[in-house]
Amino acid sequence: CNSPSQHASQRSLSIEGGEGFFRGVLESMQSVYLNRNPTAKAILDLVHSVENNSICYDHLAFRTFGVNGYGIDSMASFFLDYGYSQREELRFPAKKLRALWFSPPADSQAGSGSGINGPLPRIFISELLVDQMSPQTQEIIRKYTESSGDGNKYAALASSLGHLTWEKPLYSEFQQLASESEYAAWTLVNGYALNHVTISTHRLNTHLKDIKALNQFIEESGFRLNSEGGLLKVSPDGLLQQSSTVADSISFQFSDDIIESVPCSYIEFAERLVLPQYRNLPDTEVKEFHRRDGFEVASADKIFESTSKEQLSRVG
Ligand code: OOG
Ligand code: NI
Repeated sequence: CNSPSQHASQRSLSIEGGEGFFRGVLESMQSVYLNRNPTAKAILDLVHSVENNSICYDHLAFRTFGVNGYGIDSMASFFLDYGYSQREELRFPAKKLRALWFSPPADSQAGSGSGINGPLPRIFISELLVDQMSPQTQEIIRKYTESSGDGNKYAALASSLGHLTWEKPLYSEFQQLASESEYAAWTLVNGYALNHVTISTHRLNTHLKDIKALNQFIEESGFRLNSEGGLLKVSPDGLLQQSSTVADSISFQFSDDIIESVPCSYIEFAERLVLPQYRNLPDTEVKEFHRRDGFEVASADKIFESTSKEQLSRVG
């Protein structure tokens, strides 16, 4: 934990007068996401109706190309400017990815509304290690990022408008990327669009606060969950439990006028259990900081598969 003197030297730990603008940007990112992803919208509506319109978000996630200034930093700068702190790195050598997560400013748990207007969420941003891709794949990614001007400076703007900062690719270029990295193909056609929002299940009010009950409810309501490594992804300490839907797909018009369905975004659920040292606190006194924080690399590795062809083409 930081000492008071370290705190004083940090640029900004609070959102102060910028909070309305900051939340407005998140609201726009979410509205792009809800318009494109009928499953995420339907599930949020459903959980809202059961929970009397009170949902907290655990985190929001973005994907990036780690090249030409287009990596994690391009999206992270917006959150750092509004008081977020950089936390741990996660590495995924087999997928050629890395990720960082960011925690919200300390005074932000105050948000009294639901979703984006509730407590500010953690942020999870990953990047493709482009240098490790084949020459053909690197050439395509470099072509679109290099020719985009300074698009990387406007990551949050692009995400809130729902616009790519580069031109639409050829279908064959999408296929080349997909053959090597489904993450790369996803990022080429979705850019900085919100990859998922995550409902914080332990902050729900009904029986759905138990993630197993929520999973069952989601499946009984006719939605498909990502089955990679089992529906429930549990951290080795047992304290972080996650599940996610299979991504929606959207029809995408490539620059050569080929129209094909491509994977879009999904919704995730996370339950964070109380840390062992706080186990005796009465339920009413348990705050978010008494619970397991952070992410889990083995679980994240499986959650990435929520946009994979294998999960999208699963039947039943
Ligand atoms: C992110 C997958 C990992 C988590 O909460 O661990 C993740 C992605 O699909 O981009 O969301
Ligand atoms: Ni996530």
